[in-house]
Amino acid sequence: MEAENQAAVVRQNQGEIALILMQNPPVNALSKAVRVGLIEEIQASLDDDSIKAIVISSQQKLFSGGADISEFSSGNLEPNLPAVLDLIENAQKPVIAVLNGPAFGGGLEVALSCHYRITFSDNKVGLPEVNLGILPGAGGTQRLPRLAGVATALDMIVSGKPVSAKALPTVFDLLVSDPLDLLNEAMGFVQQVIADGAIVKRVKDIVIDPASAPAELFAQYRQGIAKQARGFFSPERCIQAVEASVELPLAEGLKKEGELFMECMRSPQARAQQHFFFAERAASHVSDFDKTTPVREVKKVGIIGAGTMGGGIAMNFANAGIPVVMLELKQEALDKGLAVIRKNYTNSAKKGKLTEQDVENRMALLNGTTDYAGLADVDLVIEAVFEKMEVKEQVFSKLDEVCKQGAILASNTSTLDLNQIAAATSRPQDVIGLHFFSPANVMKLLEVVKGDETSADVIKTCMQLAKKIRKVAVLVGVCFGFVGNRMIEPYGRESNRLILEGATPEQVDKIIYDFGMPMGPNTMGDMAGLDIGYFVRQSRQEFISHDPSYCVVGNRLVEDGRVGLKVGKGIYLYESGSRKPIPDPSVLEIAKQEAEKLNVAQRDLSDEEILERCIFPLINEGAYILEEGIAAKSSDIDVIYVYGYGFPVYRGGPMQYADEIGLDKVYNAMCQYRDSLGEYGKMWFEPAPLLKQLAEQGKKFADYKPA
Ligand code: 3H9
Repeated sequence: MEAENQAAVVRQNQGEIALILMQNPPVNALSKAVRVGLIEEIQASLDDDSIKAIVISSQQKLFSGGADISEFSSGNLEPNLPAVLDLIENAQKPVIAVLNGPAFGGGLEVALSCHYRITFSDNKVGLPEVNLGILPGAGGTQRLPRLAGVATALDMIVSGKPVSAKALPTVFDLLVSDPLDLLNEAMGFVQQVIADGAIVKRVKDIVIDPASAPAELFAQYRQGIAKQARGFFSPERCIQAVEASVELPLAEGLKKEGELFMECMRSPQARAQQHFFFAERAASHVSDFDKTTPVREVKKVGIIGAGTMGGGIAMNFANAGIPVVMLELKQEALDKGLAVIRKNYTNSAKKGKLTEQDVENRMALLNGTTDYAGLADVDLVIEAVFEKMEVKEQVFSKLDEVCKQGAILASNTSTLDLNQIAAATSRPQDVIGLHFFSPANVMKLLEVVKGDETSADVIKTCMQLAKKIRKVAVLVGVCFGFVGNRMIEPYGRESNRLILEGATPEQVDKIIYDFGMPMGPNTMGDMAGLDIGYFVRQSRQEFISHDPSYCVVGNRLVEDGRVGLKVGKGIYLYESGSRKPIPDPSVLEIAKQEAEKLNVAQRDLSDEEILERCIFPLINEGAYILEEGIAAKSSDIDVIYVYGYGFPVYRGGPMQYADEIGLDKVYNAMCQYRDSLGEYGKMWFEPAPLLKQLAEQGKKFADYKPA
């Protein structure tokens, strides 16, 4: 333990100054060893009469990434961080935080408890705890309002967004422009503090003027975040904690903060959001390559198809400074595609997100060609053409002819068999799936699909490239629809079947919306176009033809020309120019007629049944996917669902949600629907063997390790 503490925190005395440095790679998390080390070194410095001031800084790139999130579930948090900060704040010698790099969460809270703070202007600081389903629990909600002002602190704490140190002039006693001068200038500042009598300035002595934080400030803030905070537990607790900073002296405010912190920490949302934090990072840990696997250079990218998808994909690369050549066989289509991209960029510029120069720089990276020969020198080509196997095969055989050796040949297919596509080339080892989600320039998810023969260096290159274009990549295997679209199929099927059985579309949508999805499945179907699902069903008859009720209501609507929002009518009706769904009784009539034809008894369905029947079969499909090795771990599925389908992050993704409510609950419900829904139940509600096995063993999906 001694050696560990020594390593996590070191002290170098420089004359009258004790320089205490944290060194806990990779992010200087405030793990137990750091907390113990800090206490020991601060105490030793206080006991040493030759020391007049104490500096806390770090030996790493970051000052600190905050509390060690992986310790939260252990329950072993002693000595806790507030105890460390208490020691700092009440020290009789000045303690100065020198932030040599970003400080987040508990890291910033360490600095706030110090008597002086120094950093460089462009450094980033923040209190991102809200993203973990909690709130700053080591004084951040009480000290930041005292230093930065209530409005600024409220926004930082509730949004969780980092800000530049220079935006917080009242928090920092010295802001240095050049980071390289930081230590020198900081030491000069500390010498001066000593020369001026080593005065200790405690944040707890600052009293907030209540006039600076009237009740309306909080009321307005609550109103302002209502939409984005819908369903989340911790933002409201963050606000309450900041309110306490205005109303209470520091000691009492800290007590209140502690209570609210524990309330959040014990919530399922905190578990879910912390699970998701690690899930997102774990997605890049894959066993298909290692450190020794080489990476191919991607200096130029080709994209086939300049439609909505191709254009969106192209923008990602241009945004990252990578030149793109887009192929369309007709000049007109190419011109149109490039014009749409320019319009998108111009709109961003109008909103102030880009400068005019940024728009021009990005457009300059985008070129077009109408000839496959124009793709001869690209390092990666991504095909985004019509979702039909014959078309994809033709494209890949052409790419095989024109692309240079070593080029990566990628398909953006969302459903088709990548191995069959790869077989259209003489180099299947270079073929991979890069499944972007629409709108491709916005959605964070990238499903990277490995074929049977995709080589390790191609996988590694694509996983790393994803980071460069700011996507979260999840590696998956080949099956119809891969992970995301395969799991959405039972969700869509059930939402349609529930209408046949007597639920109203708006009832289904409300329950799913209240569960936390951005919209219900019927609204989503109308927005995407009901014809899309219809065409997929046509091509998958072998999978569904044994069920005559399969999406019959959806089929009837499409056959009647009601394909959704784009024509003003689908499951709902839409007034011209409006996206607001209006319930249509004639859809219920269609459902009634079809139910009679199929001998399906219509009935009142409970909210619980609707929710379970939409979500549990989706989870069940996830269990098959896991068992088949299409996803390597359940957390990968969660990342796909949160970033690709808007599954509420506060539920952690479908697999974490199932783990949280208990796999026995999901398993038992699947069995119950299998047994109570007649033939239909037998067709679609058989629990996956892995779900059964884990439920019987009292385990979680997260426990599952493939043999
Ligand atoms: C808190 O402070 C509570 C207090 O208010 C109250 C306490 C009483 N803990 O993201 P990266 C791991 S709550 C443990 O790829 P980057 C991460 O999993 C905390 N582990 O690096 C990854 O591991 P692996 C508030 C952590 O350079 C590795 O470090 N703070 C932590 O792209 C590299 O991470 C936050 O919410 C942690 N705190 O970004 C900040 N942070 O290599 C959370 C990271 O095995 N952290 N790891 O996959 C971040 O936002 C980013 O990691 C950061 C660096 C911006 C710091």
